[in-house]
Amino acid sequence: MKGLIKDKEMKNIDSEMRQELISSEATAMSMTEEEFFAHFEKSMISNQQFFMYYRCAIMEIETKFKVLNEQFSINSERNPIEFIQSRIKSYGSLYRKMIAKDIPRTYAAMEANIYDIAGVRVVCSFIEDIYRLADCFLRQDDIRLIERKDYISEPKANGYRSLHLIVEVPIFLENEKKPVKVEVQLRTIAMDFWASLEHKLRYKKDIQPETLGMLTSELKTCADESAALDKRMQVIKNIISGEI
Ligand code: 0O2
Repeated sequence: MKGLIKDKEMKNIDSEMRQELISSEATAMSMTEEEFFAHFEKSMISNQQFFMYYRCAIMEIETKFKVLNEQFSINSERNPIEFIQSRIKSYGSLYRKMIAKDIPRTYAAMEANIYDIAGVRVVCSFIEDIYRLADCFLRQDDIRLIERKDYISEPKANGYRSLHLIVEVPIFLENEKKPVKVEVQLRTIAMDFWASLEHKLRYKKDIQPETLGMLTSELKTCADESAALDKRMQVIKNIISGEI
């Protein structure tokens, strides 16, 4: 599509479509899911541009963690990061969040109110690596911290553990520098293993209440046991590396 339209025309179309979305704010609150998706289809160019910002922000954040991983691997002869996973929030998940938080279905409202459209998950072997990486990352002068939630020191009631950082990172485009929000989740392999299993349970619909209760309690026990394991593994690693 871009090849057929000159850049200037494309900007006009984009701003018209943005306008259309923004001016429809009053009716947007009453849109059904189908109407919302149809609206998104119609404004394809704005849509592509909107998500492009978040894809670029993900690239910036991933690079920052990969650079830290490289440097740490030379200084401490091991890689603190096991793997990095990134995702753009799906339409369905975005839509559910807009309903839950009563956010108007506009790009501007989504950008202002939804902080995890872009998500980067950094999975480490050890808890200490999480805090060390997070500190180094947050000290970078182009990163603005918006919110920090430490679910490792204060786990959720169900046992969920991770360190969450909502940050703003600038992306450099042809004619602008744009700050974009990204949610960074840092966790250990054990926390990640637990969270992916618990996530499956959350989206399981056809489950009997008593089975759900039993699995929820079993998952909480697993979370506590795997947190204890994370701590013991950290101590073993520190002894091996002569840190204690
Ligand atoms: P998905 O599918 O990963 O995108 P907010 O984001 O501020 O509106 P909240 O609950 O205050 O809502 O944010 P929070 O607690 O920081 O959680 C955001 C994300 O962390 C979730 O995104 C999950 O990825 C993860 N998370 C938080 N709590 C749990 C939990 O109990 N279990 C699991 N498995 N993951 C959790 P989404 O949008 O829920 O899902």
